Amino acid sequence: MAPPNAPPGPHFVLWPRIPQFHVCLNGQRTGAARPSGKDGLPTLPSRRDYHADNLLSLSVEEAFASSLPPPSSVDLRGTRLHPLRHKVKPVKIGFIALSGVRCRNEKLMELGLTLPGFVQRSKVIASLPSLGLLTLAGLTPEDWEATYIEVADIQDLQSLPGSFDLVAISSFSAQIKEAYKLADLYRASGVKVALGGLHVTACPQEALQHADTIVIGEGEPVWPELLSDLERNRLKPVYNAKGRSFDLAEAPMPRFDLLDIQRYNRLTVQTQRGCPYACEFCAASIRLDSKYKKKPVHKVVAELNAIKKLWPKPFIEFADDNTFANKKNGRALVKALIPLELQWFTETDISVANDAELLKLMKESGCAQILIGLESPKKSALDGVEQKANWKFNQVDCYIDAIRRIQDAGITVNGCFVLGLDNADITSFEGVWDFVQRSGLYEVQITVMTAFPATPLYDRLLRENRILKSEAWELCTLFDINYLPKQMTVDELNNGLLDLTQKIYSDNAVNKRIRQFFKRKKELAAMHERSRPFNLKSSSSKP
Ligand code: B12
Ligand code: SF4
Repeated sequence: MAPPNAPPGPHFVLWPRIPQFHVCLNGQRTGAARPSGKDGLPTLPSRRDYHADNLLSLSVEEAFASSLPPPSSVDLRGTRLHPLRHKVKPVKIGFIALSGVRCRNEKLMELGLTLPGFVQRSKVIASLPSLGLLTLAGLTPEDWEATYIEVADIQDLQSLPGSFDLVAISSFSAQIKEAYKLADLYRASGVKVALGGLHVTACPQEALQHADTIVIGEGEPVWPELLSDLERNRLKPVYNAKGRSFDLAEAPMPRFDLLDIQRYNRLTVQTQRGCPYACEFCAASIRLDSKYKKKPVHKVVAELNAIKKLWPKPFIEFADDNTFANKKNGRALVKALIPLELQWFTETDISVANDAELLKLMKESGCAQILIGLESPKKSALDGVEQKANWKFNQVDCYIDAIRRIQDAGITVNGCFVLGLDNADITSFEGVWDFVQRSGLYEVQITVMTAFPATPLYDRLLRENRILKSEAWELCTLFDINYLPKQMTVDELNNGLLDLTQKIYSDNAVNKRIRQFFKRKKELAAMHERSRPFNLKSSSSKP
């Protein structure tokens, strides 16, 4: 809670998270006492009831100076990267992810807390680790000391976690201001800071103000060079991987072993990057590298096997933009998954419904659910959303049938709708609600159209003078409105979101969707039973 007259907190966490520590250092809770923690780390006065801005208003030097080693006191030789190997001390790298979900929309947050369907979904997603950082840790020399840390809320930080030579902080737009604050604190305490990820790639000049070095684009092509320069104390301000598209056949094994595995209800694995489509609002990995590329199936299997050593029957979320964009690769992938006995979830597009064999293999290999960006049930609203071939516009007439085919294969569909598209007016909310009920969708996700920096949508809205507040990246949560809608007011869009949220996530609606799915499953099983040849039926019914 912020003290009186303080500005609003850096973010609100929308849903209660599954029990988790605010700061997790290799799964251990960090100590926090003043003047110095048990571990000798610098600490700040307890500020559980204070805002993070107050944390900055303290003299950072005063608070942190004594106990973190200045970079010059750390001998950076003796690493695998250095040609003249002379081992003294391992270099210590802290990989820091700002975890959890973000939302500033207070009304939605209040509502979310009372809606079981909402709370349930948030529990599932809020605890995923940062695969980007685990991947870079996998590219870090083995004899360096790598630590993975999650910070859920910098307001709760009472000391800077760990004692490092360099911290690598990842970035999404919604949490970037928190990332900058954390980066500033580390730098003030003498620790070098590297920033990278989607937001830094979108806004490199801004990020440079808060880092010793930034990475633009994919991390892998430049991370070894960055570490080598760190070792020689010659860090460059910018490492630009754009134009150096990383071949996923060379992908390092992510360091899943750095995680305290019990904390997670799912882990992520990436099978590909990019997407063959080009939606105007897309802010996913096509913004790191525009090329669509696949990781060889044997590498995906190796990653899954590494996870299985730590967690024998894991639940996997594929951190792909569109796993089954390429059906041939998709079939090879799911065939290879069958012996692994996983349960998994992924994001893909509606065309998966056209491949009955693929659907069958997906089910066999443990697919629990696929998330599909339907965006809108109304054809005119989808016009121009996908910019290469107006693909989504051309698919919408098949949505109902496609959802039925996928769900009939035993795979639940989580249909996602974007509210506030330029070609959607205030009747569109009712249209979504009507479609949700007619379609039999098992699960639904609604978000508002969001102008993420460096997307074609952002650039267009900026030109049209429709970005509400410049650099208000904290609104890039998918639940907050950062632009002027075309066919409604901001309030109408927000009310539409709130109203639909209430309807879609009410107990009744959630249970009805689940019941519908299982009722249909039972009907299909009965139909299947009836259609079997008599002799098979009778022999199978005998003990
Ligand atoms: C898994 C996931 C999550 C997980 C885990 C997040 C995490 N800590 O990584 C959870 C559920 C927690 C989550 C939460 C959110 N997410 Co999310 N999430 C994803 C998802 C599905 C996959 C991300 C992933 O693992 N990619 C694979 C890794 C390998 O790529 P990467 O992280 O980009 O890392 C590479 C580079 O960026 C770079 N890199 C990354 N960090 C760093 C750091 C340094 C120092 C360096 C050098 C390089 C570097 O190197 C890596 C290797 O090349 C994507 C959608 C998608 N399909 O991509 C959305 C996505 C990333 N999420 C998104 C959003 C909006 C959110 C939330 C804001 C939602 C909310 N309202 O709360 C929160 C914010 C999280 C937070 N606390 O910051 C947006 C982000 C858009 C943007 N440009 O900001 C995406 C793209 C989805 C979308 N609809 O657009 N998310
Ligand atoms: S289909 Fe999805 S992943 Fe592909 S470009 Fe569109 S929004 Fe991005």
